[in-house]
Amino acid sequence: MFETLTKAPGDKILALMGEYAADPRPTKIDLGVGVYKDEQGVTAVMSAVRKAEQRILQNEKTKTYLGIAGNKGFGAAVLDLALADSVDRSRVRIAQAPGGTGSLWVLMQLVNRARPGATVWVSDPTWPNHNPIAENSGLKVKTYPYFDTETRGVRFEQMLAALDGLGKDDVVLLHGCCHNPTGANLTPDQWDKVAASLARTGALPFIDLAYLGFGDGLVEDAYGTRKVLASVPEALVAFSGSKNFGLYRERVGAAILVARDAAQADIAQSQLLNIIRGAYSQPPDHGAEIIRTILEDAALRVEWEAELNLMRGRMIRLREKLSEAIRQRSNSKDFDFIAAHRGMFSLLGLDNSVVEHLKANNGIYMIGDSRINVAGIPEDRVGELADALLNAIK
Ligand code: PLP
Ligand code: TYF
Repeated sequence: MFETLTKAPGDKILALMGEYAADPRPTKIDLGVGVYKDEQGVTAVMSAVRKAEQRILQNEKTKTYLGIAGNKGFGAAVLDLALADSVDRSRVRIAQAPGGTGSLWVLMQLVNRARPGATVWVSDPTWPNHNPIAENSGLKVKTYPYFDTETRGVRFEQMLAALDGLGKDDVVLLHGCCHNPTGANLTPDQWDKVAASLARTGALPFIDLAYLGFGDGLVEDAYGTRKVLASVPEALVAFSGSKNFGLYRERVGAAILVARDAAQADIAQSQLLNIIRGAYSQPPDHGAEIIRTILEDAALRVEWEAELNLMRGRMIRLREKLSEAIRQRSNSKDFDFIAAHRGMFSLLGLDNSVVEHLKANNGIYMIGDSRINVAGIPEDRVGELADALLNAIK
């Protein structure tokens, strides 16, 4: 049977991970895959996570099934964390899902049940997994203007004009914060305008919230999501606990839906649970139970937030250091945008030949589109990195 198949395309980000691992040079620098790293270059288990796991290990009495929507306490805690009181909970439903990716997947399936073959509008550019998830769910993908390759900011006027032209059968995928791959984000004022546009056109907002807490803070990063949800009758949110809790391999996330009223929310949720049952039956519990334990316990929550603050502060510091080092060496503000960006990524806007040169010549790995993971910058080698970058673009 398999002779009918041809080789499928791989994921460029995960492929680069393998290439980096195989590079024998001890001086290599990994600015590739979007995984947080500390000063030692290690993606450590967060201390609050370790403590929560110890408690779970001691107290867990059963491994019996939890149900299709997964861990209920986790769901309630995630709604408090991400949505707060932006929308009446009677209109909100949540289902735990395997990571932000699994959440995107089940919600795309839900969209396709509601509007078969509908168009999902994604930012230009966006996370490379968005297209296949939408297309594999039967949806079409089109782009709206987003990144300005000149200023490395958001082409907001053009973006808003595109959103203003959409209708009630369209879906708009928005990065809630910490845009991947660009690092360029909407200001609160711009979010207000996006929310007003969505309310006007009736297009369905679908927010990918994979980096809550990685930009400017837990509350600050939720601004856009909360504003949009407060402004429109219907919305979807895919939440990920991979980055902000460092739980990558545990596959913990949540699919959130907001409907016009409680009755429609119940119907939509029944379809969502039906999709999950027909796919993987139920989500894995461990990561969700860790997050529930942390968010429900005052002391563990304080510890988690403190660690998250440190991680975010480190990324912002590295941004400032790198842009400062480049400014000093080049006497130009061309790379100041790195300090203005937020989240784990910045799209540098380099030609692919420059990216390839940096990899071959300096062992500096970034994604082919010139996206860097700022958490991968070794703090004591910022000057060296600035030299290499400036040398490569000469
Ligand atoms: N969405 C975006 C934009 C991402 O960068 C990621 C990163 O991994 C995800 C969703 C989903 O992550 P995960 O499925 O590991 O939770
Ligand atoms: O963009 C990134 O690097 C992260 C990690 O298929 C990732 O979101 C990359 C590719 C992928 C899954 C996760």
